[in-house]
Amino acid sequence: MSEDFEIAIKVVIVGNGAVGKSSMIQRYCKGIFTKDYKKTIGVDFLEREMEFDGEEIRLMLWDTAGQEEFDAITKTYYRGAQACVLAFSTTDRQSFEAIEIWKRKVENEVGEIPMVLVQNKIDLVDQAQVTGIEVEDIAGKLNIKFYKTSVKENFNIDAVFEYLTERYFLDLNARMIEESKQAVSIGPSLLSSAHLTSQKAANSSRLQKTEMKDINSSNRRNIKQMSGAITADGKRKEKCSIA
Ligand SMILES: Nc1nc2c(ncn2[C@@H]2O[C@H](COP(=O)(O)OP(=O)(O)OP(=O)(O)O)[C@@H](O)[C@H]2O)c(=O)[nH]1
Ligand SMILES: [Mg+2]
Repeated sequence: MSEDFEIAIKVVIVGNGAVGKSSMIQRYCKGIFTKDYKKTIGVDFLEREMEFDGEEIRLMLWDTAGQEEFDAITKTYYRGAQACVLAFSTTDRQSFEAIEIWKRKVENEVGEIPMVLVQNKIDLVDQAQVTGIEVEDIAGKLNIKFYKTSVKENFNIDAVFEYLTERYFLDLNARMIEESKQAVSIGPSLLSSAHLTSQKAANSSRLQKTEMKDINSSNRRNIKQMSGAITADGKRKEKCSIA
């Protein structure tokens, strides 16, 4: 796999056990669906390259275990996450009720990051244990966009990750503009630094790359550390690259 990508985004996928997190990542990265359930032990990692706004992006997808027994391990992997999928299953009411808890768990580690709510297994809507109104209510309350997906039918999976990528860039842009405004409001004594910062905002796309290169290298460091932990668990790391 080539190492010359400029931009990498760390995405964590969280939610109760068996809601379809691993299936979703496998579908997105490998284009496959497996009927059998094999719970994730700790954490797994896959990645996919995509193009966004003319840039090549690497999405690093961290598949965390939903079973509570792994909570202590998985939360250490939230660190450095830049976006998050909160997943629940159409046929599992408990997984729906746990969504706010998962959101808090991630935010406790990384603060506010772009998130998306995913109601998976929509192909089983005739066995639904949540109503459409309930889901819309929680999405409204948490102020996050929500997608109905079916990994089995390959419905809306790409849309989830494209949306998160777009949100990531919107947030990054907003942060840089805010940074620039703050620098300008400091006053004339710091005019030169304010000027530099507004130039930075004006050239945001070029500078985003620089900023993201930093994020990128810190992510690479994280991956190195984390992959050690995965190997120590005896789990083989898999990678894929479907452009
Ligand atoms: N019908 C249907 N089944 C699905 C769908 N997505 C996943 N499944 C099935 O649900 C089961 C659990 O999927 P996983 O992806 O392993 O669940 P998980 O969230 O990773 O579970 P943990 O690793 O324990 O946290 C598997 O048997 C999958 O085949 C879907 O969209 N529709
Ligand atoms: Mg899993």
